[in-house]
Amino acid sequence: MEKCAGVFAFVLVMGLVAPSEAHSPPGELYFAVQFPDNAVPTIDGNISEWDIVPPTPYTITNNRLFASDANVNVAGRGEIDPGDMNIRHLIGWNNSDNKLYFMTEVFDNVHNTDRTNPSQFWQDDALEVEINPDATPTTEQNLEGQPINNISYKFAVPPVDGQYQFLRPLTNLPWLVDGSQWLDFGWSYEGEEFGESTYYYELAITPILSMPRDEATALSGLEAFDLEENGIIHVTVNVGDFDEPCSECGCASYQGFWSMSAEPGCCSGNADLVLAELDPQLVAAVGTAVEEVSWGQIKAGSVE
Ligand SMILES: [Ca+2]
Ligand SMILES: [Ca+2]
Ligand SMILES: [Ca+2]
Ligand SMILES: [Ca+2]
Ligand SMILES: [Zn+2]
Repeated sequence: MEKCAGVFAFVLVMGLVAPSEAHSPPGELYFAVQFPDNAVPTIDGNISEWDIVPPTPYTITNNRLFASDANVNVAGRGEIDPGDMNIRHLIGWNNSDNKLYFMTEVFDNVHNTDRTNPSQFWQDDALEVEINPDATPTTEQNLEGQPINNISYKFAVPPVDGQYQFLRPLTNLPWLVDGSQWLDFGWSYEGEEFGESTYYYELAITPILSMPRDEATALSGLEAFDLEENGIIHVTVNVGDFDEPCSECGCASYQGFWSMSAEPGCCSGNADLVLAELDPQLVAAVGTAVEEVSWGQIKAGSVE
C-alpha cells in the first residue's frame, strides 16, 4: 500500500496526543522459528520444507490479523471472511547465514493483477513485509536526515512487464533485489492465476540495521543486523486484497488490508518478533526427515 490519503494525518495526530506504542499489538509477541543449518528453506515458492515447523507458537493465521487501516475497511481482529481471503504466515531465521525467512500462503477468491502501470503494486493483490531490526517505534523510523532503519519489501505477482519487487524507502537500489545476498523471493500458485487461487510466497532477507538515505552511498554506509537467539526485532507482514479492477485506485478500492499489527498505516515494522531458540519438536522432525531419506537410500542400495 502507499499514498493512502488520511493515514499519515491520523498518525500525526495520534503522535501529538499520546506517546506512540513501541510495538503493536501491545504486550504480544510473535515467534520466528529457528532453522538448523541443514533445514533452511529453499526459496522457490514450494513451501513443503515448512512442514517441519510445529504450528505453535509460530503460525500466524486470520485469527491474529488486523484490518489496520480504517480507510480501507473496518473489521475487528480476526474478522476476515476465509472465503474472501485466508492467510497463513510462518517466519523463521537461521543464525549461520543470518537470514530471516518468510512463508505466506494466501487463499483468495479473486487474485487481481491488472495494473496498467507496472510499478503501481498498490493497485493489485500484494505481499508487503516491513522490517525494523532495531525495534524502534514507528514515529522514530526513517526520520528525515537520519539513516534508514525500516525497509519495506513488497511483491505483486505475477510480474507485469517483468516488475514484481518494490523496495522502500529507496526505490532504485540495483543491489537490493531478488537474487542478491540481501533478498531472495519465490512464489507459485494453485488454482486460477487471476481467479480463485492459493498463492504461495517464500522470502529470505538479510536484515539491514541502517543505511544512508542516499542511493549512491546506501551500500557503502550499510550496517547489517546480527540476528541473535532470543532477540526481539520489529517485523510486520501485510497482505493487500483487491478483488475488483480499478483505474483510479485508492484506499477504498481495497477489499482488505490484513496486518500482523493494529497500528494504522501500511509501512512500518512494529510487531515484536522473537528469534526463537531451536525447537526440540522441529529438531526431531528434521531428524525423522533425514532418517527417512537414509533408509530410502539403504533400501535402494545407494548407501553402503
Ligand atoms: Ca521452498
Ligand atoms: Ca479476496
Ligand atoms: Ca488491480
Ligand atoms: Ca484479491
Ligand atoms: Zn516493539
